[in-house]
Amino acid sequence: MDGKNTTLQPVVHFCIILCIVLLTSLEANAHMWRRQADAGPGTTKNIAEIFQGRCHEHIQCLQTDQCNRRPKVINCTAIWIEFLGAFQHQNPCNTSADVYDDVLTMAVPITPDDQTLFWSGLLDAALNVARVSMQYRILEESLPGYMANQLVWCGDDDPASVDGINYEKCPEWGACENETSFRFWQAASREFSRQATGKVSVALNAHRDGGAFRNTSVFATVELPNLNPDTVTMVEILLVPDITSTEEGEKCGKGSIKELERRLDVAGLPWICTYDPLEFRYIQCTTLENPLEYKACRGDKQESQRAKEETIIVGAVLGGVILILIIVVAILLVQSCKRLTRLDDSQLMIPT
Ligand code: NFD
Repeated sequence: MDGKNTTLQPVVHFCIILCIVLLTSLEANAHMWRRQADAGPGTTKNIAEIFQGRCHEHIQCLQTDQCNRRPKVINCTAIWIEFLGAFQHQNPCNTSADVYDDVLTMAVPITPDDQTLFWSGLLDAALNVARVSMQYRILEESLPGYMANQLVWCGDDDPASVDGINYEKCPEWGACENETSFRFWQAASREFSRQATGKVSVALNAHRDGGAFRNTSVFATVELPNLNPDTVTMVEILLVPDITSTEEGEKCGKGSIKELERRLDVAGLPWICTYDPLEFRYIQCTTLENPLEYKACRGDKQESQRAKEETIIVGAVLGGVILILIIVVAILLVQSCKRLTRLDDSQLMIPT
């Protein structure tokens, strides 16, 4: 027995040392973001008021198009307390995947049948289209997305911190794997995708570096795998080119879109792909200073109107020239007639 213990001792010691080294390096990694010069801004000031205010605004449908009348009673204060509890006094790079699950049970994202719109690489355009069009609803218009959109938040695990919230700096997006706001968006995106029914759409940036469909995006890693082929009848890929670019960008059936189409086939989800959808084209036009400088913003009607105007101008000029020619010829004819008459008269005047 004693002999066995003596042989096991070095192994046990080695295991203990290995565990200490691993834990220390994990801890060091979790704090790495603090040393990065490019750490992002800190938690949004007055986040508690903004978050709860947005919650009340949303459930009372004050921004009429961006809400859902819900049968369930929503308690905005309770949602905030749950949300705060997920990150307060904690290392922002050490967030577990399920920490926001209860928040999302209290604030479920809901979209009507056939209206769910995912996006990747073009938040502003998707948000603007969804706000003006009755056809599309995005996560940022649903209750959890509306409350959190554009907010920055992270905890502070320093025991000296009074409220456990870091208002100085938070990790940049992607600075660490288990980052707290990333965990929130992952969980919200998962729930948003699970509840989608009927036709769903995804707007992708045709000019995105590395391809419109990015394998590492939240859309590719969270939303797409959580679509339910029993309730989703069609996936509409909206491939949105940058209208100010001279290049056409990626096209349906090519490059990264081909990979997306393949993945949809594998998932048993029927799809259609549209390049340059009109809603996205015109929403981009509204953001330009001189939209009419771009052919994409003039539209077919204006183009044909312009062509019509040009034809009228050319016609008018030609007509004018012909009229002047006719007048000149007529004057010349009259003059030569007069000359002939005068000649005839002089011949008729025979001297006596
Ligand atoms: P994305 P996605 N630096 O455009 N969602 O497919 C900084 F600072 O690649 C909504 O991953 O599309 N921020 C939100 C970054 C967030 C960076 C995540 C970066 N390098 C997911 N990369 C949201 N509302 O904030 C990415 N981001 C941030 C849902 C930046 O805010 C939506 O339902 C960018 O706008 C949508 O269907 C956002 O992450 C899908 O997942 C999305 O990155 C879009 O995620």
